[in-house]
Amino acid sequence: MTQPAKRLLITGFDPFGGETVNPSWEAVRLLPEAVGAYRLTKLQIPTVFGQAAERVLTAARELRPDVILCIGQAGGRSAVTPEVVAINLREARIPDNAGNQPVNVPVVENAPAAYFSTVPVREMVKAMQNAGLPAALSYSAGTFVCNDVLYSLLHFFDGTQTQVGFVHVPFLPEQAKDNAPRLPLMQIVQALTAAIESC
Ligand code: PCA
Repeated sequence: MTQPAKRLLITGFDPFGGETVNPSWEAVRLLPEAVGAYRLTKLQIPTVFGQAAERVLTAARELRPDVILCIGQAGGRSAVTPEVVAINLREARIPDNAGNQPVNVPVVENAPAAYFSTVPVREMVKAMQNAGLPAALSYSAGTFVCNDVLYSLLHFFDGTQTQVGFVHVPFLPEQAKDNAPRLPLMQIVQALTAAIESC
C-alpha cells in the first residue's frame, strides 16, 4: 500500500474549565495514521489564548499541510459541529489554562471582523450523517480559545492553498452531568473519520 499523498495536521486541546479530559484530544489520539486521501499528523495544543494558534503555526511551518483541522470540546452540544465562521473577538467567560480572561479584545488588531472556514463544512456534515452520526453546522465557534485558533489560522492562511477548519465535539458520557448531551468517544472518532474522508 502506498502512503496517502496529502498531509493533514489535526489538533485537539488539553482539558480546561475543571475537566480532567478533553474529548477533542482523546478522539484525535485514536484516529488512524491515514484517513482517506490524508496522512495525519496529530498535535495536542494548550487551551491558552495565542499560544494554541502559535503551536499550530509552528507545526504547520514544518509540515506544510494541505489541510489543518482543529478539534475542540463544546460542552452542551449534542452533535459534532463543523464551524462555518470565526470572528475577530476574544471574550472569555472563564479563564484559559494560563489564567487569561480577555474581554472585548481582537484576536488580530486591524484585521477583518470574520473569516469563513475553508474546508467543505457542508460535505463534512453530510458525510457524518450518512455514517449514522449526529452532525450539524455551527455558525458560532464562540469567543474563547477555539474561535481564537480558528480565526488566527484563517487570517494567516488567507489567500493560500492551505485549507483550515474547526470541528467542535460534545462532552463524553463521563463528563456530562444530569441530562447534559453526550457522545461516546468511538462515535466521535467515527464522525471525525467520516468528516476527514469528505475533505
Ligand atoms: N474548547 C474550548 C477551548 C478548548 C476546547 O476544547 C472552546 O470551545 O473555545
